Amino acid sequence: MTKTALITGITGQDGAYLAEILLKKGYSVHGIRRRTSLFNTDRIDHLYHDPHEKGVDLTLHHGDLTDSSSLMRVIQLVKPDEIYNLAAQSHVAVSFEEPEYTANSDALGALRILEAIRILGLEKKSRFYQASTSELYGLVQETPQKETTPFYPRSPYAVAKLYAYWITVNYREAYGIYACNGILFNHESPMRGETFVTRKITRAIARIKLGMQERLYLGNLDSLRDWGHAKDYVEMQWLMLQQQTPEDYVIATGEQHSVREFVTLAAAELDIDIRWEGKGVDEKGYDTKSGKCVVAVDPRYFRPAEVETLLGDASKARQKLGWEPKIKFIELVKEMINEDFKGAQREQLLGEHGYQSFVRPE
Ligand code: NDP
Ligand code: GDR
Repeated sequence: MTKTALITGITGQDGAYLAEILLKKGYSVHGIRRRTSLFNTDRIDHLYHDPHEKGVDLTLHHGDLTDSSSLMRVIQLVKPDEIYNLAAQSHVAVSFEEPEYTANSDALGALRILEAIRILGLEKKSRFYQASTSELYGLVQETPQKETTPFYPRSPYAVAKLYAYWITVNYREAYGIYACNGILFNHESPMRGETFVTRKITRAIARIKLGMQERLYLGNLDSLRDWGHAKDYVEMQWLMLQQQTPEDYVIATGEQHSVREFVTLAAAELDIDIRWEGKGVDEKGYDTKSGKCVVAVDPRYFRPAEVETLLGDASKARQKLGWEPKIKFIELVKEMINEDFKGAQREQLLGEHGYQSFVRPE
């Protein structure tokens, strides 16, 4: 029997990778997308077929996490076996600028879906995955962080996700819904949104290499993250919904690197010398011989409250689910920088032929 999955946030990084693996596994995949004035399906266009063609297995529905009626309508129509709630206003810095909207979509959005499952009587039919986050640990209380580590959120985003985490646990306990939290640490890929730090770095360095940009402005270079590859992490999202009993899992690599190190490795891949500019940036023993001016610190990118360090312990996922991340940190950096270099070359070529598009540097 073909299983049916519904993915919110299907147009995002994880949504695109997850849709791809579910289609490969033979699922009928439905996705919720927002209505936007420009197309927002770039990441999944390669998976999409004209609905008039036969054998269509990917269907998109308009909807929004802030609109119960749309969620109810789609869930009633699709009656999914599995719901992956990946949609969110997912940018931590932006959540300080749009705290109320972030709470509405990221906290109440999860509640709206769980309520739809309950009201429609799908408690025994629809399994639910909630995209929880290492940002819950915020001001860390224990290192490395695991499922039992106390939370201390440090942004409106993290506080909203804390509500979503607990409402998922609550609906599991109160109504017997198969509902799980994946507490995922940062995961990246060439499909990562352009304003997250890794992609911002790889795009900028590729453009600097080709003379299309002079500088890369960043905030906290000393921030430490446990960065994995999105491809490895979406496999785990699926695995969590295939078990006998629903549980929450930390997903992480167990390795930590700084933003500064990410820049250094990405630049090394394209053979660029870095000159660090700004307060306190060239005293860490990195190569500061003068080359192209690449990295400057701009206080605009500091957050009102920062999460300085995150490091995950995914032993539970390893032991119970046999999960192991396959892609190493250095491979991730190389893949991202090389893809962005190709993209920058294409952009340059188009420019040379009079098709210059306006590209924001970040
Ligand atoms: P993205 O920002 O790439 O994608 C977010 C998706 O949510 C997009 O499809 C976006 O649509 C959609 N969306 C945003 N707001 C709404 C809304 N109000 N209604 C419906 N859809 C909406 O995030 P990722 O793919 O990186 O992350 C997926 C999930 O995992 C998110 O919930 C994120 O918070 C969480 N997470 C991510 C981690 C990471 O490192 N990537 C780590 C831990 C958790 P549109 O394309 O139109 O903008
Ligand atoms: P994060 O990711 O906040 O961890 O949230 P992001 O890449 O935005 O920041 C990582 C760290 O880098 C520092 N930083 C900068 N960040 C950005 N975006 N831009 C900069 O110029 C810059 N300079 C330094 C940040 O201060 C931070 O410390 C991501 C999102 O995907 C969330 O949705 C998810 O829940 C968490 O990862 C786990």
